[in-house]
Amino acid sequence: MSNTERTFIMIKPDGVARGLVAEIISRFERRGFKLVAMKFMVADEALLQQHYGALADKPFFPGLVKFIGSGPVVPMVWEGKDVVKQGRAMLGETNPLASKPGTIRGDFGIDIGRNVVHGSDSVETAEREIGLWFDKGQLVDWTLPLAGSIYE
Ligand code: DAT
Ligand code: MG
Repeated sequence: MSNTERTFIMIKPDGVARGLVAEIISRFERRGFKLVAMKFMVADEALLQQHYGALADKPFFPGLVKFIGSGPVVPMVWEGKDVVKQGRAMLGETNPLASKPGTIRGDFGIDIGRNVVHGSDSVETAEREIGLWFDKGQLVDWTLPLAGSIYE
């Protein structure tokens, strides 16, 4: 299993509005994952249509794109062993009401359309999403100084 697997995590406008930016970043930092890229931005409609393209035929799609574009988001790339699956586990279920306490959505969310944070659902999806939100040059090449205390 690769220690350099990457996932795309994004704090949604509701998470930013509620002051959860530091809390969410902190959970990934404390877990031992390495931050590779981060932005603070309002996403345009074209980007969001691509990002959520697989959901284009869902009834909630227009409202989803409108909401995610309604305010600033914090798109990020995190790296580490099994980070895609672990990131999803840290987020909880899509529906916050089905999410266990201790997960981000289970601790901070109630309605499905305000579930605070996005996380890639597979390594392939992560690669696609990272490519949509970041240029290659924005992915920072650095060594986590504490890697030896996190990995055997
Ligand atoms: P996830 O974000 O857990 O990967 P998803 O990819 O199926 O879930 O859907 C993307 C987002 O769309 C999700 O975070 C919230 C919204 N969404 C999903 N299902 C929905 C529904 N039934 N009603 C309203 N919004 C929904
Ligand atoms: Mg998804």
